[in-house]
Amino acid sequence: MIVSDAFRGKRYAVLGLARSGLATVSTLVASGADVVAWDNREDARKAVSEEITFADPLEIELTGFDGIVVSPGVPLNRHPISDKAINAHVPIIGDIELFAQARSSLPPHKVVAITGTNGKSTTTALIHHIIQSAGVPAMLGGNIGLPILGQEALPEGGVYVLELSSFQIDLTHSLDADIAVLTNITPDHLDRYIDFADYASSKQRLFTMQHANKVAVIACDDDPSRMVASRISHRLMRVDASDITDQSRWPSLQGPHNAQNAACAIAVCKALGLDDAKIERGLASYPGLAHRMERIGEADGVLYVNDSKATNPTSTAPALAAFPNTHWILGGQAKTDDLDACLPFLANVRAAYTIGQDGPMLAKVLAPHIAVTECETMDVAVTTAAQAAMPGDGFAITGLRIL
Ligand code: UMA
Ligand code: ADP
Repeated sequence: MIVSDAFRGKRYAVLGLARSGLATVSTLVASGADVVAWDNREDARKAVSEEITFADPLEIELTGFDGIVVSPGVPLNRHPISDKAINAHVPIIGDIELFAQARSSLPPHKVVAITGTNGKSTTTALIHHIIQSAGVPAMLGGNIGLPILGQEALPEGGVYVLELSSFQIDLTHSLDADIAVLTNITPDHLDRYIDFADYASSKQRLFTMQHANKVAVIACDDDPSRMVASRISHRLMRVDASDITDQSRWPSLQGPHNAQNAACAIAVCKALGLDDAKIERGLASYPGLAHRMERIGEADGVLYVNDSKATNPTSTAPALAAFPNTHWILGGQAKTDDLDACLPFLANVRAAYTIGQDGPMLAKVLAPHIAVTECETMDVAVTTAAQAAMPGDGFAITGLRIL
């Protein structure tokens, strides 16, 4: 775990005790801070092994605390903690901000921070893989599911590779990333922002926190990302998916979306000083991540693909483009009320099977174009689709937040 003198003798309230909250409490206690923590879920409070005080920050006086450390899943835009913190003049921060504050007490290192609507985890894991295969000590953390404070500190010369969601960036104020990366910006998480522009400006903040001598890597395939790039006044490496002309040597990086991810990763590795041969070796040996166009098996001539990490129309589109004759399971909580990004690829879809809360809405959107069966639950959808699939059909389990 990361431990730092930066927190010694300070006082923090921690709200949210899931993965990032638990790691935060451990780091703060081990660093000599005084911690009051809370989670609305009793089982989450029971998971804390440190000796701390439990109290809901909404119920206690906050004046005098050095920070309220909020988990990214707490919706700041509609949670009363925001007003309470402002009134008490206490900053609201997250685990990534604590990491930023701990940096000066860690051995000299670099930070690569990756954000974007889609492709964050792939780009983060790919950069980490290339750097590590080149023999450089590297550590993965952040939204990819590994709270960075829970990871071991790297020796001198190491590189922390952090995947950052917009929620995490909103809780971060002083992360001066050596290299900050933007993969793309399309509508997502609009329940947490005033509008799309507000969501895009959250991504922009990763770059405004960088000092003048640092590097921005921005994939300029969409207008909002080009807008972010146009506002960069420090070193900018513009990339786009068309920079990649041959992906044939990289088995786990197929498709135009992965060309965009690879273009970002290559720029980062060049900025870190890796030579072309090392970068090429890492791209070729990258193993891929689970749940992203993951081929899970073949039965009766039908290929089953799990792409359930595709949680919005833009990220679902590449999977639909990649496989012909697809039986498509989709549903859950829709992020938008259209499927416009997917429509150009419906010729590849034999039939759709909707599930979850917004299944009926999605069925209505698709019905004019293709055959749709409303299945409500995943098990019914899988059974129905498996019965309908013919040998040679693909079968992509993709999702807009599959529940
Ligand atoms: N809670 C309260 N009171 C409230 C609201 C919430 O007590 O009023 C508690 C909840 O009971 C819960 C905790 O606060 O226990 C919220 O935890 P969390 O949802 O932030 O969960 P973590 O396990 O800490 O996961 C977070 C990220 N979660 C979210 O952003 C929603 C994880 O990203 C991330 O991997 C993890 O930190 C480690 O950094 C997940 C995610 O879905 C994968 N991210 C979104 C995405 O990728 O689209 C942004
Ligand atoms: P994130 O971490 O941003 O959710 P992932 O790398 O986990 O992104 O990929 C999630 C899904 O999004 C994948 O299953 C894939 O279908 C799609 N995807 C990956 N990279 C991109 C990209 N650059 N542009 C659009 N969609 C993408």
